[in-house]
Amino acid sequence: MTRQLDVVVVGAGFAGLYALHKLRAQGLAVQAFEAADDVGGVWHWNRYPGARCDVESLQYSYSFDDALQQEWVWSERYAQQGEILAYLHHVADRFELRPLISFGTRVTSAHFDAALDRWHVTTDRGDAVTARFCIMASGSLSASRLPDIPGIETFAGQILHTGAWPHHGADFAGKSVAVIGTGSSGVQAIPQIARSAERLVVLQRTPNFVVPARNQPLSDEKQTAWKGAYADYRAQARQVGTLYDFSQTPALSVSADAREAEYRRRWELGGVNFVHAFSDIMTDLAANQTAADFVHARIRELVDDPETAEKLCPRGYPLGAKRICVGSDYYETYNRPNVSLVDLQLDPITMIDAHSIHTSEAVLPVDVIVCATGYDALTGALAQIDIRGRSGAALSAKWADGPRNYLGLMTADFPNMFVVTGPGSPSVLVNMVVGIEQHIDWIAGCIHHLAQTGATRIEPEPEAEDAWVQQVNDAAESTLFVQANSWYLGANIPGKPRVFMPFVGGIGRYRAICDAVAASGYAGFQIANGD
Ligand code: FAD
Ligand code: N01
Repeated sequence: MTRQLDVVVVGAGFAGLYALHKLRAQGLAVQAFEAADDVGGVWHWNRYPGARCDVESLQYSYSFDDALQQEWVWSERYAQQGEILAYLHHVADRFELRPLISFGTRVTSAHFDAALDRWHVTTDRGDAVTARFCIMASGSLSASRLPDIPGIETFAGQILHTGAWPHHGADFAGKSVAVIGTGSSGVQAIPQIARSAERLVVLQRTPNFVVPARNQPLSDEKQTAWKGAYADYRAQARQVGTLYDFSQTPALSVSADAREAEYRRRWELGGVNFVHAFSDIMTDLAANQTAADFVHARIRELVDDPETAEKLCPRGYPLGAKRICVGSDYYETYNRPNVSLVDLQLDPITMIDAHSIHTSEAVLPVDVIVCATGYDALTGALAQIDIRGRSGAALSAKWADGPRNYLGLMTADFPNMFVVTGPGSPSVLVNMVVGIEQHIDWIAGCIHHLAQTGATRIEPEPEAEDAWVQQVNDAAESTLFVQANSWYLGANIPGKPRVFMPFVGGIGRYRAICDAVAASGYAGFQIANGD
């Protein structure tokens, strides 16, 4: 018999786990499906060497339970993948969430039955459930992508993707390894692979700005101090995402020496905090160029070979408009005798055969190809599910020209379906755990409101949706984010519509908008009782 639920959750990463905990506490019958064989989401899949967070561990963690945040001990400023995964396993066990999750089960379809106001959800293992609400906690960076390179399927060696790394690890000793891709994943993996491989060739299409992480063990003093003030820090994070040192000073309002000193100070401290050195780095091209020039100078300082250094210098797009990368020994790695760099803008890949990567200039024999080639971000996991709304139309058809939704949370014609930290919300632009908690809390409040009022259906009004899409676009246009070919814009996926997907207005402003909508009785939504 088809199982009847109140809520079905797709995914058991940070978002799915918190959704299960929160909604079960509201007395709801809730179940999750997870394609992986355990919890963790990206931290389950991304086991590549060097994988770690770049929001500090003390901040990249749940705030919903004080005992949890007091008792969990982080060992490093930026925790490694294994430690974050252990944390999520601990959360699943501590809050007894595993019995609510079907592992190794991929949701294949979700169809809304307008007569019953219920979602019918099916999986690749033959499950069929119905639920009043469907929560897509399927991840913004979970649909990994291998590159479309002619002949890649004929390669006789090992092909790995950073986002689907083998659980038993990979042994590079004595091997010739190629890494394709120099985004955050490549930047973390390259120095580690260089240490164990016999030879490493990095195939770089677009150089990225890489700031040093300055990772270090977390001292007891710092951890104790943070935990003592957690309530205050978490309250601040709800407004800003991550507690960076946000400057209010425009870059060109100070002398060149003062600017240099401030960049230098932040470079030495390490981390994404560098981007917040001046207030206008993401809105004024001239200000941005001062930060870019500083990083170019560091690259030339750190890389011995001037030709390699020039290839590594990002040009033609503003710093930060592609996700800034945080690395450890990244530029220094190019000084190693076993590492070489191919600039694909000068010398593109033409094909792959059984044993080699061919570029227009050379044939590179390799044993292993590591694809750090990224994701079909924000919409990719949703596109893999056959989602059909009230009218029977497919979500992929509705979003063919780019995602359309209201508050990033719901989309018209798809009642009672919530998307967590997807397009139209601050999403990947902020500390995502903060964004996830905000979304799940709002969704839980919304479901509670419907239960209290006896309503069975909620969906956005088309006009509210149009206005929100406009607001998201306008916010992006006022920044430099739109001036790069980034995955934020879908530019990494051939044929994907070029739309800047996240909301750049900040988590504090976004939270206030969402809270005001809820407080007004869900203005912009149609609420109905289908009984
Ligand atoms: P995910 O963790 O992606 O989990 C989604 C889950 O849904 C996956 O387990 C997937 O298997 C499952 N799923 C998808 N589709 C289906 C389906 N059809 N059926 C069943 N299951 C499905 N963010 C930060 O804020 N700070 C960081 O430092 C940071 N570091 C990162 C490092 C890496 C290597 C990566 C890849 C991302 C990083 N992120 C970071 C972003 C990260 O995506 C979020 O922080 C967060 O982990 C997302 O959690 P989630 O639960 O929303 O999604
Ligand atoms: O993916 P990416 P990622 N031929 O899309 C190149 C988070 N994250 O997995 O820029 C050759 O950024 C592509 O080149 P180009 C974080 O949000 C965080 O690295 O498209 N090259 C690019 O260099 C991050 O932003 C951490 O020209 C090809 C690279 O592959 C997001 O996840 C760590 C190619 C892909 O970079 C995604 O990061 C890891 C082709 N056909 C991830 N196709 C932290 O540290 C693609 N490329 C927190």
